[in-house]
Amino acid sequence: MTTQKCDIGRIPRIMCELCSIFEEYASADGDGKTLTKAELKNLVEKEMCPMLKEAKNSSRVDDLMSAMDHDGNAKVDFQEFATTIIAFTCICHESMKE
Ligand SMILES: [Ca+2]
Repeated sequence: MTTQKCDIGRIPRIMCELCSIFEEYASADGDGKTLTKAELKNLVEKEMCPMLKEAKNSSRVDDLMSAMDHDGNAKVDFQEFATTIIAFTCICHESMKE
């Protein structure tokens, strides 16, 4: 008997991957619900290669943190993270048209 592969589709797979990446980095301090600035820096350095050089500049991490932290509580929750990733995706989509 062969095992049939269940393909959930590319977009749900990407959604699951985003959840998994967020939880992995947010859990570094034991609180998997929010990213601290240090956790965000680690995530950007390891998972967003084109932004690596910018992330090493701490003022760039501050800028990114400010852009993502909509409620200003110095932590990035999943909604703030996902909103930013969608915004980056839209920018990426626009640049592909050029
Ligand atoms: Ca926040």
